Amino acid sequence: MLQELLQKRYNKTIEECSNQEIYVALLNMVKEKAEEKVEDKEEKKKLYYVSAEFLIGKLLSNNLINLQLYSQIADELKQHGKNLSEIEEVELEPSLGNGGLGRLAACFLDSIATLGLNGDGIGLNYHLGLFKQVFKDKCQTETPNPWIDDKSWLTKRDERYTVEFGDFTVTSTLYDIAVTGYGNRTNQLHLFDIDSVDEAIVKDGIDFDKSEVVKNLTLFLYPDDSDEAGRLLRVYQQYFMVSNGAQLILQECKAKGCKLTDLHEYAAVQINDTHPTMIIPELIRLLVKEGVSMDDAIDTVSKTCAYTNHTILAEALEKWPLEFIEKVAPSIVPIIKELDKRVREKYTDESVYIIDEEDRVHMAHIDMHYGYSINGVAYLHTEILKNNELNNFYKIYPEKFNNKTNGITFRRWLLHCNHELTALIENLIGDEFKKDAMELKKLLAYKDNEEVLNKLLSVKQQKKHDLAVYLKETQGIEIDENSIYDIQIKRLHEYKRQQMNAIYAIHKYLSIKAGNKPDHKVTMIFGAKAAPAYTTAKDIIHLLLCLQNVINNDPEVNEYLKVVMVQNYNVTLAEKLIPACDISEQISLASKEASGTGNMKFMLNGAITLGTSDGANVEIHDLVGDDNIYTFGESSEEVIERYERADYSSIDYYINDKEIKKALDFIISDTMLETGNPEILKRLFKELMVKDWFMTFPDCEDYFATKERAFNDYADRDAWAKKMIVNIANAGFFSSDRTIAEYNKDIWKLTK
Ligand code: 26Q
Repeated sequence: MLQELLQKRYNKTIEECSNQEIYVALLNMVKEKAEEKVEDKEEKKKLYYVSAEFLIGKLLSNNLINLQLYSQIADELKQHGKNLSEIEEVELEPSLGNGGLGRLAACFLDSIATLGLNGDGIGLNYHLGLFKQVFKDKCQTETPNPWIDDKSWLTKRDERYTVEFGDFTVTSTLYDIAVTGYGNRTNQLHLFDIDSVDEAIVKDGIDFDKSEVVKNLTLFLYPDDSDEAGRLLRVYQQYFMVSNGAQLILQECKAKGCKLTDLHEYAAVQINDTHPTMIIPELIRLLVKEGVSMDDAIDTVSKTCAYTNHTILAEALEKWPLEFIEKVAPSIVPIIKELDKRVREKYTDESVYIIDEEDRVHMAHIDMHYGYSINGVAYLHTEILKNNELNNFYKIYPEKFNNKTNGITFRRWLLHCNHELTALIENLIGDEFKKDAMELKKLLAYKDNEEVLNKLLSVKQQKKHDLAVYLKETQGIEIDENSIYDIQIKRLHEYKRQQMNAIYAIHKYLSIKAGNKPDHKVTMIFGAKAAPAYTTAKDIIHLLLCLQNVINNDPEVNEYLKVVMVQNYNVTLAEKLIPACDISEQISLASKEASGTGNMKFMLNGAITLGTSDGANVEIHDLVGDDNIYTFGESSEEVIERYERADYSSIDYYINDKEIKKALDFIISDTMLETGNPEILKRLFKELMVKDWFMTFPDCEDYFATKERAFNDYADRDAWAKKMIVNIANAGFFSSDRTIAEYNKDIWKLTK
């Protein structure tokens, strides 16, 4: 098959072609095959998943798997001395998301198509994805991260829409990326752009001239909202996305003969966090413009839009100054005011108003009043929304609240990233699990089968070896594949508490120096990007890189402990790290991590969770039972009470707890100050000692003890393998196919 393709395209054999040529030929073949699976006749109702981020990752292998062509192509390449994994290396990763929320959107698109549902994504075609992380002097620096080649997954469409901003008007261009379902239909990811974006305005690092919006509108994915000019640009991006989205939705509905007052019968719009919230006033505006009354427009749009909340951190809830919206999108301001007026007429509680006394627009409030569903992303998260964070809204609209525990696509996070484990599972229980993840439960029958357990251990060993080779080749990092791989990979944020893991590293280092030689060698692996303007997060990266230097170069210690911080953690690296992991670090401060999805990926690949009772860890615990997870730390209730009492004093822990004091003092020891930047290390030391806002110290003792227990248990290989198989067998619940089936049943109600 491939051979013929290459003959036709280049008049060359497989052997004669470069990896780049093979990649391009496969890319085009996949695009054509995917197109063939687009449904000719669409169902009446369609879901639009609107999101500022789609962290899709590389697409070649994933598409080959979904089109069920993977083994055929891999075999053919092998016969001619080539390897599909080398071809994959040619592809640039589209990093069109920051982390969990964006990756979730990508998993959801895969599941929507796999379940054969009529649903497309709507987003932005950022020319440069999330910055590339480069370490210099043990600090993070940022450089641009381009992903669009002349040959890419994008297909340019003819549709063009006009978007009117306050000061100017633009014509948009639409690009589509085909979303192939596993053995099912193809849907579309619609990404909007404008032709005038100019990559030449990027200056030093990721700095760019912010003055001309027509040149920078879709240039970058936003890593934070740190400075004023940047924040305004984010509002421009959001309005551009939703105005295009709203026009596309209305156009498609009209083409199907939809009466404008019946929009909700033709469309369901899922609003992924508050970033696309302006689609509500925009849809209302467009309907009113077409002659629908304000009452009817509000009514049908309210039955069309549904909102997902992904965060409990108050500071991450978007509140835009009305001024911003007046400048960017003056035409929706009267609509927002009207929506606010209606709220004020009904409710006296000011905390539910849309526009507050400082003239800031609370985006989530628009979603909750004028949408028909409000969901959290894990059981505990939804409970906290109902009882604490969004309680005032829960009291008004109890019927709108529902939980949809997150999930991950098993095509990417098992079939693609772990061929060896997939083959083992298939040998044991057949291949039904690929379509019905709950089939994995059948693995429980092998829980006491020594032969199977040994095979499972050797798959893990193979993946640990592969990772060691990969890190050596790509980053020059050497790790011992016979050590325990203890991995924490996720965005760097204080609430995720990489700093607590770092404090453990210091504690362990000092303990080894004091003569306590452990029985097992441990490799602590970190991967994380910090928002460029988030000082404490960057300081923690510096701490980790300094520890890496000190610990790995200390001959007394490096036989037992190694700290590794991989550079530029992204989806591609996650696909290598997760299958190799023994212990999955999920140590956020209880109540703060909405769900987490990395935790699910690790579980599916046979890593054992070491975590707090937070987010979806709680559900993992329920599924696997006490013996197959390591939980520690204060409960979410205790943490919420601590914040309410406002009496946490980190310095008291520093003074009273000898171990904490020793570890913390090490940060500003001579050894560290000689290795790193004294200013940064002192600043971080102070931050932790006098603030420790995410309360690491109260959890430290339990964390350290639980971690040691896990390391000790690891020595009993049989018992450990049993824990692994129990985790894999129970991971079926976390398939995004299950999540999407629930969204459809409870919220979208699409018929097949
Ligand atoms: C907001 C305003 C201005 C600029 C940027 C932002 C912004 C950007 C990205 C705010 C939030 C995000 C991303 C949030 C996110 O990834 N949340 C994660 O969502 C996952 C999927 O539901 C959960 O599993 C994680 O627990 C949650 O942290």
